[in-house]
Amino acid sequence: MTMKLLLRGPSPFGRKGTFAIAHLGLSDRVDVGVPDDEESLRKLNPLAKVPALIIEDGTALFDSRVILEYLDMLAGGDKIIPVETGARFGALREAALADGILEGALLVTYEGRYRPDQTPYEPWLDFQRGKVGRGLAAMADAPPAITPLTVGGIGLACALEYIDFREQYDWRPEFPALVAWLDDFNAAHPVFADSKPSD
Ligand SMILES: N[C@@H](CCC(=O)N[C@@H](CS)C(=O)NCC(=O)O)C(=O)O
Repeated sequence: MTMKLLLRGPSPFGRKGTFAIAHLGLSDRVDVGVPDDEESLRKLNPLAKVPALIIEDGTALFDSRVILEYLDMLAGGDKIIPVETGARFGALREAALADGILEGALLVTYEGRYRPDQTPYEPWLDFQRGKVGRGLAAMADAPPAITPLTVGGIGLACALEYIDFREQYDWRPEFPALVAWLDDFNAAHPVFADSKPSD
């Protein structure tokens, strides 16, 4: 059975998976698609979030961190998650920071989406923007490696282009180091552009 990565629309967490599949040369083994409907997604993942990866025995793996770990194992291991202890926890820490930036950015999006008829609650938005801004500052001080690429760099690239896509925060004037980093990332990994988010 071919494995299937399920995601929806411009999901930035899903993009971590689609990019990793291409980067690791797993496109022949893993299809990418959308869940049939909300109910079927809830059966696969009680949290009803994407991405979810349906593996050979029909089990759905989630969340994106677990999926990237599985993809790394499929590719032979030690590819995007280093084995050596120092490098491993450095990469996992960067990945956790990138995911936290993404979570903050998503919650800013959701404040508008799930409170459509109400005034957005600015203190909550500022609270999330603070996490995004401090996370980006920490990344600008010590950006993840682009080559060899690990889960930290994948997460940061997906986070930056998601913030761009939603036009929710003009991070470029504040963090020129990240502008250069993202340019270098796209130059080194041109396949990243194939999963660029669109509505
Ligand atoms: N920690 C999760 C976050 C996944 C997530 O928030 N996915 C979003 C789309 S990018 C989602 O499904 N949101 C719907 C919801 O929160 O119910 C991961 O790393 O996969």
